[in-house]
Amino acid sequence: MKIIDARVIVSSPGRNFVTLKITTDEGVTGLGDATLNGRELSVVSYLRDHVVPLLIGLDPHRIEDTWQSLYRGAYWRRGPVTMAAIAAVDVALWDIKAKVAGLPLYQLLGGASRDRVRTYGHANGRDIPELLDSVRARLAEGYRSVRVQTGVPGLETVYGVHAGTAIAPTSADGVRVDARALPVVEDWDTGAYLRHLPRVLEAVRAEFGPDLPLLHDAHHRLTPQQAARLGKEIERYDLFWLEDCTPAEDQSALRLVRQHTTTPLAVGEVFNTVYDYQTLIDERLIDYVRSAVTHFGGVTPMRKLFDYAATRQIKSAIHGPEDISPVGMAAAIHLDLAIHNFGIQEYSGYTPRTHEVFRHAFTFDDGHLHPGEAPGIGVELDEELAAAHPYSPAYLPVNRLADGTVHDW
Ligand code: GCO
Ligand code: MG
Repeated sequence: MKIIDARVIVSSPGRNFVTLKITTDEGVTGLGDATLNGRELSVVSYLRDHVVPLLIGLDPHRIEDTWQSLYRGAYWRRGPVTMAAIAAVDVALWDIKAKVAGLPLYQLLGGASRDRVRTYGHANGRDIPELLDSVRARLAEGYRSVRVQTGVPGLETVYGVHAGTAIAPTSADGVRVDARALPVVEDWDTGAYLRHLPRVLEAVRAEFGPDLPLLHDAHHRLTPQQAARLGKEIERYDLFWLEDCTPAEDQSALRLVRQHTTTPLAVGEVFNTVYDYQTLIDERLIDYVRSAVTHFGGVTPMRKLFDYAATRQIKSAIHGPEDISPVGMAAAIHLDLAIHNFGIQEYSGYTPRTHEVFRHAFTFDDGHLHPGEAPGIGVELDEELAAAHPYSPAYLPVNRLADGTVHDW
């Protein structure tokens, strides 16, 4: 079997997605997700200009060899652009292999280790009453675990509450009308946040009781000392996890946090390789690894990451916001079902148009996902519909303190 074609398809059915479609001489096709939110076209170029020419003529079954040659052969290894491009190839090849075998991907990964995949959803509110309503709405949708984020008194915009992405205005049918989108500037005050969060968690626990698994994302905004203090202060609210409390590329920072609190810690959505986790896993400084299949080089290295994490009783929590396409999400759900050290899967759903463009076998029911039984990863891209929703320039926001200093967003 040979690869005869590989094409990059960019579409924006509500937000931008970059999809790689690999075709073989036997007519079998595979899809991979290469979406890097806010920097999408860099991965398009990396794939089109530098990776696709290397794929033509290869045996699609040689997944490990292709992965190693793209990773080592570039010499300039790692980084989000490179690893998103490699991920798209890797997932598309797993899709092809599983289709040829006539099996859903999870069967090739060892088969199901559980019946279904538990998820958490996002609850957001400008203030506490609005947040409580949002938690109620998630519970009504079936979610059994909820991430809670609120506005902070005195701040106008806060992560997870304000519409996060600056996207060029589109007409009603989704066609771009203005290409001048620039990042939204949000405001931030760590002191106000640290004073407010315990009150938020107090209110949520008072309303929903002790049993509801609660998560919170600090989105890389704290120093190790602030994170240590916060983790200790909120222990009584029994969080499922505190996510990205510090910018975790400074891995040793987590030592200080860990020494002071038993609040579980989740890290890794911006990581690209296992090396980003080396200290964190070796020294058991975290409880959950959060990488996305889409940004970590695909199913092949994610499997290795989970096995490494398992040696320290660290569990999976694959990144799954709406900027991971249904293709990347499907690959994640197959892994979730198969690995032993599964923790939880983030899932916030998609726009109806996205479900139409990416028809998928995975299902969401009663707060749980299942990858379905379709051969491969179980996603088909409607290319005609995708073409009706062209790329729309978009940025993630930028955070600034009151005096204008840039802060981690
Ligand atoms: C999460 C994340 C995301 C990121 C987003 C950036 O935990 O889901 O923090 O929402 O902000 O992926 O593109
Ligand atoms: Mg996060």
